[in-house]
Parts: sequence; structure tokens; C-alpha cells
Amino acid sequence: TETETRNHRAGTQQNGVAAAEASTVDDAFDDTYTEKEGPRPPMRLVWRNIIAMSLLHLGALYGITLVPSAHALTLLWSVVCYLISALGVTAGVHRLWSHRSYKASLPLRIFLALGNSMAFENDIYEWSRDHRSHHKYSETNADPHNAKRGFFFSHVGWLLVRKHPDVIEKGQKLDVSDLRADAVVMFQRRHYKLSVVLMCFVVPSVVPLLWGEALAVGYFVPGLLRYAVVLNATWLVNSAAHMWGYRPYDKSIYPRENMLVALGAAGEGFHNYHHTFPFDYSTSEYGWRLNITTAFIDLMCLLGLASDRKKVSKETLLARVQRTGDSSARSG
Ligand code: ST9
Ligand code: ZN
Ligand code: ZN
Repeated sequence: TETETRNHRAGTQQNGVAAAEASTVDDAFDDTYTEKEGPRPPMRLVWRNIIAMSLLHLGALYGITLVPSAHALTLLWSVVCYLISALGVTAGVHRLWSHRSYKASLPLRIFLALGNSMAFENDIYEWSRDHRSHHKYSETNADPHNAKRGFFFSHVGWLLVRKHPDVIEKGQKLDVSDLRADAVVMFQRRHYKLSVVLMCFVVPSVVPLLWGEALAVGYFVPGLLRYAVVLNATWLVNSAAHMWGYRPYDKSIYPRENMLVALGAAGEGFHNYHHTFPFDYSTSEYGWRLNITTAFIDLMCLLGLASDRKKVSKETLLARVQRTGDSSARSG
């Protein structure tokens, strides 16, 4: 009933979770946008990136061969680096800066920016701008990793060629004023290269010296191997989670619910839900399930370092499932 609903909302707001119905940033799907006519301009390869990505993946393969001889603490440290860089992407540039699905205090934003530099996936400003383009113009040429161009292009190919002119043309009209106004975002952008050298390569490599690990093992295992794993886990959200899985919330869009991707990507595989409700801080209907990032944000709220989590209301969710879902949903 209505009273129950009101009480329920008031109750959840007291816990710092507010029912939300719409985005506060420029990340909502634009269903009025239609693809331009005519052939796609030829692809222009960027050899610097092709060579760098090949070398990284060769280095990561070599890192795998070093795993059996690595110190147990080095392996534990690799997991810690994976978690810090994953959170810098999921809780940081994705849920906080791209979608503003919750608010974070200065110390938390500094931690997330450091984790983001450890993940070396472009600076927060550029990543968020590309990501808002991805949501607003999904599966068109104005989407930087348009999944209509196939698995390889949406996975990594888009980073190896010049962008489609529509990405730049439409992207330049996006509102990114909130990012420009965030001192942590602009500081990280100004010092991006140095922060990546330190956070992605130097810190992961030298910390294992503390327990007598060889520098090479530090460089290839928590360094390159961990970096390549974080990249591919992220990229699978753009490739696999736009291809395989159910669509309980909106069957008319590409993004899917993919549990394997959620597992590897710290909770970011519930992608049909996420594209349907991009403002929801949990990017999933199911709380902490396969979603360490949601647990982390909840912990930060408990510690007073984050607040204002936005969550789609149960009523809106159920109505949407009824209206546009593929009827695979078990919610109710
Ligand atoms: C990487 C990114 O890996 C990964 C992102 C994945 C996103 C995933 C999303 C899924 C959801 C979340 C899941 C998280 C899961 C995490 C799990 C963790 C375990 N709007 O780019 P340029 C303009 S990076 C507006 O050079 P080119 C702008 O003026 C990996 N404007 O274009 C710009 O200048 P500026 C490491 C835009 O020349 C100018 O155009 N990094 C937009 O065509 C030029 O831009 C790399 O590999 C826009 N959207 O080059 C390097 N875009 O920036 C990759 C552009 O000054 N990048 N403009 O304002 C490059 O080398 C180049 O970007 C390029 C294109 C060659 C790809
Ligand atoms: Zn998103
Ligand atoms: Zn997506």
C-alpha cells in the first residue's frame, strides 16, 4: 500500500540509501538518437597501442610462468593490488565519477583515484567521458566500444584504432562540468603519467622486496600480470556482458546479466540492470551477491566516508521488469 511504501522509503533513507528514479548526470540512454546514414570511415590503426598491448600480454604470460616460484606473500600482494585497482575502477571511476550513484568524502576520493591510477585505464576524466558516451549512445558509432562491431572491437580493438568521428562529435556535447569541478579528478589528470608509473608499476614491483622477493617477480606478477587481468576483466563487461546472458530488465538493449563477468569484475556483470538503471549504486538487484564493490561502498558509508547511495525503488523495478523484461527475472 501507499503508506507502506512511504514508510519503506523513509526507512531506507535513514540508512543513507535514497530511492532514485533518474540520473543526475548526462549518462541516460538517448532513444531519440539515430545512426547517421552512409559507410563507416576506414579504420586507422594506432601501432603504438598495438605494440604496447601485445608486449603487455606477452609480459603477463611470462608472469604466469613465474607464479609457481613466487613467495606466498607476493601472491597475496598481487590479490591486494588487483582489489585496489578493481575498486579504483568500479567504486571509483565507474559508480562514483561516471554515474554519481553515491557521494564520497575527500579521503575516499583520493584512495579511489590512486586505485584508478594503479588500474591504468586512462584518467578519470577521459574514462568517465567515454563511459557517459557509451551509455547515452549505446550500440551506435558514437559509443566508443560499440558492441555491434563485434567481440574483439568492443573488448580491446577500440583502443587500437582512432575513434569514430561520431564519438568525438557527440561526446563533445556531453555535460562533464561535475568532473571539471572535482579537484581530485583534475589533479589526477594533470599528473596522470607520473601517477601511473608509480601506482601501476613501481609500487606493485618494489613492495615484495620487503620479504626478499626478486624485483623481476614483483614486476611481472603483481605488476604486469595483475594489470592485464584487471584490464581483461574490465573489457569483458564491454564485450561478453553485451553479448551473453539474460535481459530481465530490458530485452530491447544489448547489455546482459553475466555472472562470470560479475565474478571477475568485482560485481560489474549485472549489465542489463546497469544500463536500465545507470544511477543505481549497486549496479545490481542483488546487493552483495558476487558484488564486492557494493559491499565496499556500504562499508565506506558505515565508516562515514561515503553517503547518499541511490537505489532504484522496488516498485519502479518491478514495473520495468513487467514492461520491458525478457521474463527471465526471478524478482518479486
Ligand atoms: C582502458 C579503458 O582499458 C577501459 C575502459 C572500459 C570501460 C568499461 C565500462 C564497463 C562498465 C564498468 C566495468 C568496470 C569493471 C572493472 C573490473 C575490474 C577488475 N567525448 O582519445 P583520443 C575528443 S585504457 C568527447 O586521443 P583518437 C577530445 O577532444 C587502457 N570528446 O582519440 C580528445 O582530446 P582530449 C590503457 C572526446 O586520436 C580528442 O577527441 N590505455 C571523446 O581517435 C582526442 O581523443 C590505452 O590503451 C569523448 N568520448 O585516439 C590508450 N573521445 O582528451 C587508449 C575523444 O585532450 N587510448 N574526444 O580532450 C588511446 O590511445 C586513444 O584514445 C585512441 C583513440 C588511439 C584509442
Ligand atoms: Zn556504467
Ligand atoms: Zn555497457
